[in-house]
Amino acid sequence: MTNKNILIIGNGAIGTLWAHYLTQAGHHIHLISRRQSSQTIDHTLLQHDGELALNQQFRILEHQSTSTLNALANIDLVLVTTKSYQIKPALAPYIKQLQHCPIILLHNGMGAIDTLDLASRQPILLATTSHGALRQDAHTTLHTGQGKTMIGIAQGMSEHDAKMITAVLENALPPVTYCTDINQALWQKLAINCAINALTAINNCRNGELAQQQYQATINGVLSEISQLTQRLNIALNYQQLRDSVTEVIALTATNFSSMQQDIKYKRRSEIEYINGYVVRQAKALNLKTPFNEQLYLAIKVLESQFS
Ligand code: KPL
Repeated sequence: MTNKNILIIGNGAIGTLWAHYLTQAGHHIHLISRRQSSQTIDHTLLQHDGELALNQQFRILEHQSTSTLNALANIDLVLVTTKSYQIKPALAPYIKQLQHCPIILLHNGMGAIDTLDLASRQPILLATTSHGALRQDAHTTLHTGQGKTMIGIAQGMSEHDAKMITAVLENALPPVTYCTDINQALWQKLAINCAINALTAINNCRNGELAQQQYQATINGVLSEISQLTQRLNIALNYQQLRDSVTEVIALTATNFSSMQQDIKYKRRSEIEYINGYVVRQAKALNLKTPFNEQLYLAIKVLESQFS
């Protein structure tokens, strides 16, 4: 496999996790950062047991600097790993120069692609991952949980090219599965986030606490609304599949705090608009009622409105 020039936009935990493994696989990584100036950094990846520390070097590019704009000419592939609401502003300065370059959007929730003003021929892939990662400092990322990644075409590219990109990712951090219908995988992950994220943020608890009886009516209500919606959208996912995957994720990530619990705790904007908010908007367009999702959505909006 030839080595590629890969641009990663978003230097949070998932961005640095991929930067690390793609560098290890022999690719040249350029990671755009809003907070750091352009430099080559030494990066350490700690495995979940804390025993194995792997070191790599990759290039940080300062957001919107001249050297960053110059570097775009040689980029073969872009991976966007920002929060869903940051995708539009993060891509906007670069999108014109990247119009022939495949861009992978890897984020929690759904609907960020609809916010972009894309040329119809712009190659875009959508991906979802269940890897757990935590940024410890500017040079260290903790890989908290081994997961899997699913990827598929959103627009503007052939299946052949999409499978080549899948192979690049698979070679760096397996397993990565190419999906002919990525929407099914995205809806399944969306349902997990709808059931877990807002509830853990509102109750300020770890994912595992959602196994308690008091939360079951809300989780079942959220998933039942989503399964009615997926049925109307012809997405092949039924209520039981969603319920089983939520139960599994609650058990597998029992000691973790969800990303939304962390966002609300540290008074940061959450991804609620792209999680329960996305479900509420999609359902409204089809005249479906989603009171459970709406209640969680509004509760998070109230918490966010209290941040200064
Ligand atoms: O994706 C997650 C998140 O926290 O955003 C889950 C799956 C809920 C794991 O915490």
